[in-house]
Amino acid sequence: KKTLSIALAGNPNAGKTTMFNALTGARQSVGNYPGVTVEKREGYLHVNGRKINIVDLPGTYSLTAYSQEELVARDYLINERPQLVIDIIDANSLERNLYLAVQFMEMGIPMVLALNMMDEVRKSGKKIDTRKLSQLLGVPVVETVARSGEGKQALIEIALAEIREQEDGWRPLEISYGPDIDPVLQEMTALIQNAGFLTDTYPSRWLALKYLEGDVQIKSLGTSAGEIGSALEDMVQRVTEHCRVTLDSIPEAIIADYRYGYIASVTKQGVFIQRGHQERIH
Ligand code: GDP
Ligand code: MG
Ligand code: K
Repeated sequence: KKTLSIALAGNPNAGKTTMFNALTGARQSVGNYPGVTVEKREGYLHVNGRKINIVDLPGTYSLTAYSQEELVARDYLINERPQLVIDIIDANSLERNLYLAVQFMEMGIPMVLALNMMDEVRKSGKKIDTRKLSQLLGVPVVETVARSGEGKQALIEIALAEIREQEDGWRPLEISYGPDIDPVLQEMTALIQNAGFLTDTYPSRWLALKYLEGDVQIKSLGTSAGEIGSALEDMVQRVTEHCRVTLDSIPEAIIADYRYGYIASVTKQGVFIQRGHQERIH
């Protein structure tokens, strides 16, 4: 049986390393990602005689190309192709933490959400309807307390089940970025597909999105590829001008707004349960 590989990702301080330690115990090593000073923790565990590699990715709030951590995290997922990412979420700030989760979903990598720090959430009196959250996002959700190890067994079991379920490949989530972005995004995606520009490595709509977000790494790959790069840059320039004139904004900001809008549309549908209210409905 082939060794499976799972990456732990999430915002800084969400509890990734604590969960990593809970899962791998002493079976771990610490090094660096090639060429950068970002620390790389790797370990493994065995489940039913099967070896599972676990990597603790650097903490990030986003998957842009603005910081070394963000580049390391997304390059790792793109190049190393782990079977699944576990997004460790600080459930105390669910909505803010979901911003990164949405970006993994846009990438399409199979994912499980660990709602961590649930001890603090419970103490605060807040309640989260994890089943509803899971249904609305279409992603498995597990409650955890990394510090005590609570939920780690379920987390791994559900991750393995999700790997089996998603073995036919990545399935990028396509959210709408509104009437000013969607048409050009579609045009750029088609162009990328027809040219076969990096399509064996990246999802094409994701590449188009990165162009619209002004991603320097992806743009430089386009520049090296020649004609396709300048065609895409022209399209970005056109929509950027349009957004400036009609909305006094830039594509990157509009895309971020629509991501937050998507998250709000999910959480507004009863993901947060008021204490007291819960007793009445059960
Ligand atoms: P990372 O930056 O994502 O690697 O986060 P760490 O694993 O370093 O955890 C950040 C802090 O949160 C540490 O002080 C942990 O002990 C604490 N922590 C991690 N998981 C939990 C949890 O489930 N509950 C509580 N109360 N604290 C936690
Ligand atoms: Mg850490
Ligand atoms: K804390």
